[in-house]
Amino acid sequence: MAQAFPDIGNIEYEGPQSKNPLAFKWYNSAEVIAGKTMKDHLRFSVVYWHTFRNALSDPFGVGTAQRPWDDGTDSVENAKNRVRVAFEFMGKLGAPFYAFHDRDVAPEGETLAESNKNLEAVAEVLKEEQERTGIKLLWGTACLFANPRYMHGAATSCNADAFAYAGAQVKKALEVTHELGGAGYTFWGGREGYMTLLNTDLKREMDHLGQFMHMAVDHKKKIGFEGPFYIEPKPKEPTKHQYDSDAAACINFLRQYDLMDHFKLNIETNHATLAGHTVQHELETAMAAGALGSIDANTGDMLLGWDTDQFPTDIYLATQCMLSLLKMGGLVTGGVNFDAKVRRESFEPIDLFHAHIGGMDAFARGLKIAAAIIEDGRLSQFVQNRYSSWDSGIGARIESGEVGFDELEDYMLKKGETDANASGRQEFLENLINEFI
Ligand code: XLS
Ligand code: NI
Ligand code: NI
Repeated sequence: MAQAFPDIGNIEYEGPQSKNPLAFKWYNSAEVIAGKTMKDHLRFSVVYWHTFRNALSDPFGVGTAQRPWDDGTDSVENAKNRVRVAFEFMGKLGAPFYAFHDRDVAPEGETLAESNKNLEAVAEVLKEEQERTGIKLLWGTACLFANPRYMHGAATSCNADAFAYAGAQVKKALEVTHELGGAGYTFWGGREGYMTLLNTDLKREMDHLGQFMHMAVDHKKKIGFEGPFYIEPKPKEPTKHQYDSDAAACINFLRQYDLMDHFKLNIETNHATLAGHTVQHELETAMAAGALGSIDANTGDMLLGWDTDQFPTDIYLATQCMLSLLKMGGLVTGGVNFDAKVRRESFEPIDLFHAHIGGMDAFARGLKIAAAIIEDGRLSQFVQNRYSSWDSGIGARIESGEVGFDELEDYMLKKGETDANASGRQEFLENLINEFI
C-alpha cells in the first residue's frame, strides 16, 4: 500500500533548540524522569474518532478535512484501508496506544449481525497492525449515542429495546477489545441523561444504568477480560444534564450501585471545565476515592461553552495534571489519551501531526516540571506543614478515632481558644510554581 503521509518520516526528539515543526522539543520517549521513561509515564494514546473519522464539520458547515486516503464510502474495504493509515500515522508519531469506538473503526450495517461482522472484519486488520507495529489498544468503547435509536439514551432510554440493543453492542465491543488485548474499556454516557425532567423518571433511569453496568461486569468476568472499566464524567452535551456529570457524581453512582470494585474514572479536561471544575479538581476527587484510571487530555476554550476538544498546549495545565498523576504514583492501565481534534480550519493531514506533537510536548514538559517540583520538595513540604496540627495532640487523637464531641468540648473548655492560624500563602506558592515553568 502506498503511504498516506509519504513526505513525513518518523517524528524524532530534537530538543528545545529545534525549529523543526515535525520534531519533538520535549518528548524524548526513552528519557528517564523520576525512575521511569517518558514513554511509560505518559502512555500517549491517539483517538480514532477525532483523528481518523472527524470530517471537521460544525453546525454551520460541512466537513473541511482533506483525507486523501479515504474514498468517502462507508465500505468495510475503506475502513480496513483507514486502519492501515491510522497505524502509519501512529507509528510515525511514536504513540504507543490508541482508543476507538466500535462504529469509528467499522461501519454500522443494516442489522446488528452485519455490524458485528463488519467490526470483526476490521478488528482482524487492527490486530495485524498492532502486531506489526507494537502499538496497543488503550481502551475500546461502544458508540451508544449517534444512531437515532439512542435519541432518548441507551441504558437510560425510556425504550427498553434501546437498552437491549446497547447491551448487545457493548457485549460485542467488549469482546473485540478483549480480543485486541485492550488495557481497559470505557463508558462515556453519550445520551445517558435528560433534556427535560417533565418527561423523565430519573430514579428509574439511574437504576437501569446500574443494571446495565452490572451486566457489563458479568460479561467481563465471563469472557475473562481483566482490564478496568472506566466511566468518563461529563455534565452536559449532548443532553442538558448527563447522569455522569462529574467525578463526584460518578463515584456516588458507583457506590450506590455497588460497582466501585470494577470501575475507575477517565477524567477529561474539557468535561471538567464544563462541569465548573478544574481538571485537577476532578483528578484529585477521583484519586481521593482510589478511582483515578486514565485521562482524556484536551482543553476547552474559556470563551466557548461547549466541548471544543482542543489539543492541550498549555504548560501550566499539563503541569497540574502531571503533579496529580505523579502524586498518585503514575498511570497503570490508563494513559494520556488525546481526545482532541484539530480545528475546522486546520484541514490538512499534516495538521494532525502538528496537533499531536504539540500535545505530547506539552505533557512531556508538564511531566518534567512536575517531577522537578516534587524533587524540590518545597511544595509538598508546605502542604505537609500546613496540616501539622494533625500530626500530634488533639489532631492525632481525632484522626485515630479515639475522641468524640465530649472530649472535644473538654479539650476546648480547658484550652480556651484555638491556636493561631497560619497564612495559606497562595501567592507565594503560585510564584514557587512559576520558578519551574
Ligand atoms: C465525548 C467523549 C467521548 C468519549 C468516548 O465528549 O469525550 O469522546 O471519550 O466515548
Ligand atoms: Ni469529550
Ligand atoms: Ni473523552
